[in-house]
Amino acid sequence: MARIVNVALGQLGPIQRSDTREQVVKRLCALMREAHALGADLIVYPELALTTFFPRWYIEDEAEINSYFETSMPNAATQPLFDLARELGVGFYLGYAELAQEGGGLVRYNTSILVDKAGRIVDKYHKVHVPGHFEHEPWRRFQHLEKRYFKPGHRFGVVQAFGGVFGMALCNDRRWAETYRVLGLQGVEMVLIGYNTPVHNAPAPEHDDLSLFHNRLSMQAGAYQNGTWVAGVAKAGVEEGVDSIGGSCLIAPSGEVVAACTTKGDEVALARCDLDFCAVYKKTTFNFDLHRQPRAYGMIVERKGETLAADGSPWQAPAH
Ligand code: CDT
Repeated sequence: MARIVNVALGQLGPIQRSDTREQVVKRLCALMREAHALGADLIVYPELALTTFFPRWYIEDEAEINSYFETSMPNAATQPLFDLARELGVGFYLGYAELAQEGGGLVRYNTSILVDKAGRIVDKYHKVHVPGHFEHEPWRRFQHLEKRYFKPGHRFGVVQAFGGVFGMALCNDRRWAETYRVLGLQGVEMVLIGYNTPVHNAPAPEHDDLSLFHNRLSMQAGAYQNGTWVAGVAKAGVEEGVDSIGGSCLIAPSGEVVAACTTKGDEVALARCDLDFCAVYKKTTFNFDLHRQPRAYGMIVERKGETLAADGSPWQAPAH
């Protein structure tokens, strides 16, 4: 019997600073109801899906920073989403900022969770590739202070859920081949990725026009090269004056886009995903056991950065 999972993309339009979590959860519930009506087993929401994308601001007041973080999950504001998941029998992936208790202290993570059809959290992920910068950089039109506000996670794991092998990643992770390969080595069949991607990239504004292209390029390559489904979901549109890309899409192990959102607002798109479709790639072109040559890949884990340019000259890090 084929292993079919109906996966819905639960794209969000902007969340402004004044929007409450209760208002946002109502929007998430509306998307879940729509997804359910379309036959969804699972709905994928964006990264930091409960608040505005606060890393665009340099905030010094610790209490104000913490106001964007969740100290428990579920909590009073998000409980209705968990209740609805159980009532409808629709699982979900949700990104949020987490203030975790660790070793007697508090740690801030950019987090996602996977919730099953019974409303139970079955896996949690801490964003590994935390982008942006640590310090206030007033020359930018807006900040991208994720490095200041989030500690990086340190593992990509998979979980058995929805009849298959599921993995999670968050936003910038989708640009890195390592993300998909580490999940691929664990047999991943569906990678769920929420994102917030401003159209304007201050250190490389010449990339702005390519932002939607790079979004698909990364996720399509990751899907094909690891024989896995990939679901990428945006928080899109103009949030507090900053425009972010939409482009939410579902990609098959063939690398083909099989469903996509077309607006930059709250929108559901759905596809019927056959998890058994992964095997034809995992057993042929990307049969890792047969074809990978790990002895040639040592540098991947031995080195962090490039050490010499191709012409042998020392590589200089750019100013930004
Ligand atoms: N949220 C997130 O990771 N966004 C980054 C923006 C570019 S890095 C400043 C991304 O990779 O889409």
